[in-house]
Amino acid sequence: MAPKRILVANRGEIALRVHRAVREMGHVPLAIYSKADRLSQHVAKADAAVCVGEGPSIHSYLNIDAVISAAKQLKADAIHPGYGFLSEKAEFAKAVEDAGIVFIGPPGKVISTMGDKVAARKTMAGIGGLPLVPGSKDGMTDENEAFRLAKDIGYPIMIKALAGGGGRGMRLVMEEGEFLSLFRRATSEAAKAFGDGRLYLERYVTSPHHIEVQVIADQHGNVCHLFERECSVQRRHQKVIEESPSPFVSEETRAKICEAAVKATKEIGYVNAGTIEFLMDDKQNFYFMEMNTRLQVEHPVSEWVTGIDLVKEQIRIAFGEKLSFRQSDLRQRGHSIEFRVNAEDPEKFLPQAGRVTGVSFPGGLGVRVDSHLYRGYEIPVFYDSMIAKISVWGATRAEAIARGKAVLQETVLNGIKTNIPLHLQLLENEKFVRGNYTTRLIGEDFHYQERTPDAEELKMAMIAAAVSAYGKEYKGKCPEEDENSRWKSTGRMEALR
Ligand code: MV4
Repeated sequence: MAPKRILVANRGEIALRVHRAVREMGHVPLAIYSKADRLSQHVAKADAAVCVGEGPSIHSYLNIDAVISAAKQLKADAIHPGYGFLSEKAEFAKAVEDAGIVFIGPPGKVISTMGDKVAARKTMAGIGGLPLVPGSKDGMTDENEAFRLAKDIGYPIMIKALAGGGGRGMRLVMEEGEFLSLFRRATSEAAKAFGDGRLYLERYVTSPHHIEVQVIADQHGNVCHLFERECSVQRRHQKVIEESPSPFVSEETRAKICEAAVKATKEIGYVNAGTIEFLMDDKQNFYFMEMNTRLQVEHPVSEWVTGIDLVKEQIRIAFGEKLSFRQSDLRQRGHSIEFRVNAEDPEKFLPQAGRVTGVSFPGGLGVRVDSHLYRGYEIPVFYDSMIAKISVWGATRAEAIARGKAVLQETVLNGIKTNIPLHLQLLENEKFVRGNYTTRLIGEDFHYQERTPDAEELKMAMIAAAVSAYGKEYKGKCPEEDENSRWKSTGRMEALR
């Protein structure tokens, strides 16, 4: 393939991730940025970059006209949207193609079908490939009709807002007696929150697991899966830890769910990388939840266990090339776990903006860090709180857990609070370690415990801060002047005593 100019219409770690693939393939990485991101690594590391507006995303990364005009200015041959922002806006995919630029993602039509929950459900039901949770076929507004349908489906029932998402506008109804009042409340809430009061009903899947299958398809009809990811460690519908393989799924179920995902991908005419999300109950029955038509945050765990570079494949596919592998070439080798590191107060679950006064990331065998941080970097208030993804590979799940624990303890991030202590505590949780956890782990079987560091830990934190933050060129606040720079860890002190 002759070198192409490829614009990544995104920021942060994913922009760097995609740029890496672009460069490795001999293409030219290009960037856009908001004013708040002018000192970001994705700008510095691109061959050329254009500012698309002010800090708030609506004025920059979400502004389709500004992004397209930047692409033209940069003479981009293709645009990779990353995740979030415009990645799942069919209108954007269409605008890119209309500008004569290649969109590195699926066709706009599939994005819009899968972006509409009821249309997605109907499409999947129509091809008969994926089992659906028993429920209503359409959005409902009539409470009496809904009441009768709920009786047919059977309790407990989940009421979901058609226009909702990410758990918003969801209501669990345990028994018939509470149905009408909860249905009414959900209707008015959905109308207020989303401007659309339509609801749909589903049988409640008890003790659910969030299992998703990575799929990838080229323009020549080749469709493969890269096995499943277990994403049940979530907090308020935000994923915290993902792993592959799922410690819960049997070989038999894995074969079934992956085959079902490939069949559905083929039948909807999907092209490029995508993910099919399932709810799985305690008996390993699985039900289609939704399809994500983008590259996902947690794609590294699938790359770890298969050895496939998903972004390179995405680029090849977009330019009409065939997948570089066949299904029979793929094995799920070893075990991978990803930890999403967020700039947040793990106790109050509040995002933290501010300057990173010291950074030291781990490396070594089976360790991958995807991050845009550097010493002195100022975390803007406008975007997501995820500042790094630390993923590990081990020959076994036990090795991956041990490696994860070691590298999270080694990680130094000064000046801001992060959720690393939460990860370390999760790695000590019996249910997590045994691998028999569900989406109810955080909040029911696991509660984060704020710890006050002892004298020894504080001393180590000072050393860590000094090691990572003192530098000739860095003129920021020194860590010991900064009360937020205390680095907390568990376990490491033992080894150093
Ligand atoms: C469900 C469910 C149980 N039964 N639907 C939450 C987010 C939204 N996308 C779907 N969600 C759920 N739908 C039925 N019929 C349980 C959840 C759910 C959940 C799903 C995936 C990951 C984490 C979750 C946490 C709580 C509830």
